[in-house]
Amino acid sequence: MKKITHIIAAVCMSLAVISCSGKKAQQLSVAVFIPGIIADSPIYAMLADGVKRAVNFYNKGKPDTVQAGLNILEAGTNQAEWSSKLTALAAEGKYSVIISSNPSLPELVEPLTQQFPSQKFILLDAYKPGNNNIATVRYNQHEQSYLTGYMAALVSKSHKIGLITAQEYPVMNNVILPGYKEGALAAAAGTTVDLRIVGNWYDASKASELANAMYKSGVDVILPICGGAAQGVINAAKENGKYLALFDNASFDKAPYNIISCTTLDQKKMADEITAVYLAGKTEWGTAKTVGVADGYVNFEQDAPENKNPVVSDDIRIKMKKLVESIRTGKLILPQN
Ligand code: RBF
Repeated sequence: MKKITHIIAAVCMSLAVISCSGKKAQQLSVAVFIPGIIADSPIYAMLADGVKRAVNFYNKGKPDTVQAGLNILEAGTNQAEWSSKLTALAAEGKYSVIISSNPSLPELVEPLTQQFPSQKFILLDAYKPGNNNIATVRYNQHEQSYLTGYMAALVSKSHKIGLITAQEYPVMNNVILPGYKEGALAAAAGTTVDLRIVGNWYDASKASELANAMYKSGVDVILPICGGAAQGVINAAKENGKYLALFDNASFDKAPYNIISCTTLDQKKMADEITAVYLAGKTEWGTAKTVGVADGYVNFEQDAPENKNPVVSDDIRIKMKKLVESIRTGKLILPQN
């Protein structure tokens, strides 16, 4: 009898180990929450691609039972629905981490960390120190917008440049717009910045109307930060023979002769790295990092590899190279507060 009890105990223990290790394997499951849609928002495409790459790398050669799961969800353009969609995702309890990106996320996620204390969140393009369920990394967008404004003002002949944003938000109002103006004024004193707001991240015809009006009023370079709506700005630049200084990713192919530069964020690399660190169990929870030019995550791309835009003079290229170098070496410090 004693022997049978021992056998039963041993079987139970081994089952417990199996189910325990089985559970542990299931615990590594990643959800990517896209606050919007991936199409035409490079910052979201880079997020999804980077996480995918890290999960695939982690899973390579591992048996199915210990592979990390991955689910990418697009929350859509109705921002009023994001909070409930995020809550539903956390409530499922299926994902060991939810990864997302944009500066509005910490506000939506903070209450969820109390409601679901074991749910972890990694937020890119966001800033929230001091919550042990959240790790954030943002890009130095003071550097990004300063570089873009500097370039736009160097190219502008009218000394009138523009910014079309989808909506107003704190990082736009307190960092990107002021940084763009600051850079423009440093390049050419007296340059003015015309700001227009689309009202959403998808309406390309509204954005096109705004851009046409701006170009007709004398603005000759526009920075569009409006997701899918940016296609309308690109079309307007082509129709008017005017210029664009792009943000986030290098999409010169969309209008090779109108795009004068792309000040990019390497969100794909960041998403890949931060996911790999998470899968290795090494995330520093509660931290909020800022990365910029010197770290290699904010880059100034002057041209498409196969096309040197003739509108950009050698003199401008030299000035931009010097500016990038002075930021990289810390000679010019552009902090993001
Ligand atoms: N950027 C996009 O490219 N596409 C979007 O759909 C998008 N949605 C956003 C929604 C909110 C509420 C906020 C605050 C920002 C959004 N952004 C979006 C902007 C993004 O976070 C970043 O500031 C810009 O891409 C410039 O780097």
